[in-house]
Amino acid sequence: MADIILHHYDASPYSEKVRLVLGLKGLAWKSVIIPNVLPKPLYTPLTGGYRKTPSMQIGADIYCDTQCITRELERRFPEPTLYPDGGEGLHYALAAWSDKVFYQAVVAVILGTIGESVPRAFILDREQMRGTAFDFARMRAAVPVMREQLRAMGDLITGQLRDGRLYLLGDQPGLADIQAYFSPWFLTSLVPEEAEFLNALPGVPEWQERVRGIGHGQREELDASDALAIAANSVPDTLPDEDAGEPNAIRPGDRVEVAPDDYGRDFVKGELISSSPQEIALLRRDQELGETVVHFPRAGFVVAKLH
Ligand SMILES: N[C@@H](CCC(=O)N[C@@H](CS)C(=O)NCC(=O)O)C(=O)O
Repeated sequence: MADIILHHYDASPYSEKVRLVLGLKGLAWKSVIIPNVLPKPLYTPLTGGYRKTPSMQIGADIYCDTQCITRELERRFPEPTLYPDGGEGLHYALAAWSDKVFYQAVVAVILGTIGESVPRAFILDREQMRGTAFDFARMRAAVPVMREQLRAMGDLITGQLRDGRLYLLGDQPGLADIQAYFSPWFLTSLVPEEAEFLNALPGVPEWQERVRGIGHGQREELDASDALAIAANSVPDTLPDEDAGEPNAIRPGDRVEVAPDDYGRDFVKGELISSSPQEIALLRRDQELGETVVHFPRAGFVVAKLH
């Protein structure tokens, strides 16, 4: 099998989620550092225009979004499992809380405290990505409210650990832990004084230490141009697959476009090659790269048929 290549940057919280998943599975992987603002000329040709961080490349298959990446890692490397206690549904359902509610509260506190000192180019990029201008006065005013939200969310972690278990769903680490961990990690790395409340929550600092201890597996740096060459010299692994339950009767061979439903809504166009309730894969043909297959989750993404 081709190497696992993670396109990411070190400060990216969603990338920290995947790095820990790679660590939990004890995997060796290649690290390609991508820019944290547009343009990303050695990245978007691979993803077909999807700009968010991270994505994972295996040969000529590119997996966008942490949901899709973690599912694929579990499929290819089932042991140790990411779902040790409880089925996989619960771990992904938790993302509605960890990746949206918890993450947005952390971002609100970060922007409300240090937002005005963040480089202008970064703010302009994020305003464009979200399609709205940042109002720092409002963000500053919202910090006390968001602090209360954060404490309530941190307390959910305490509540889960109260019976002495080591991890959120039992004594083995799983995806649920990694999802709950990455937003506080982001807050601690940028505004540590705002993350201090976590130390007062029984069980939480020790749990954070255990999750941090999972590590990142074996990482080795790779140039972005080498990753593109790997895609160009590989053939996608994904085979055409009919999705009997597809609710809108989109079939392999149909031209479709796919984009996240929240922010960074850049539509990626291609030919549907396979889909399932949780994933959609598009075959793309590019002059430089040849055939690639770009994979997206279904949850949180919009799919439209092109005529
Ligand atoms: N739902 C996505 C969210 C990814 C996301 O928002 N990543 C942030 C960085 S951690 C991002 O893309 N920021 C803009 C950028 O890096 O260009 C996932 O789970 O992968």
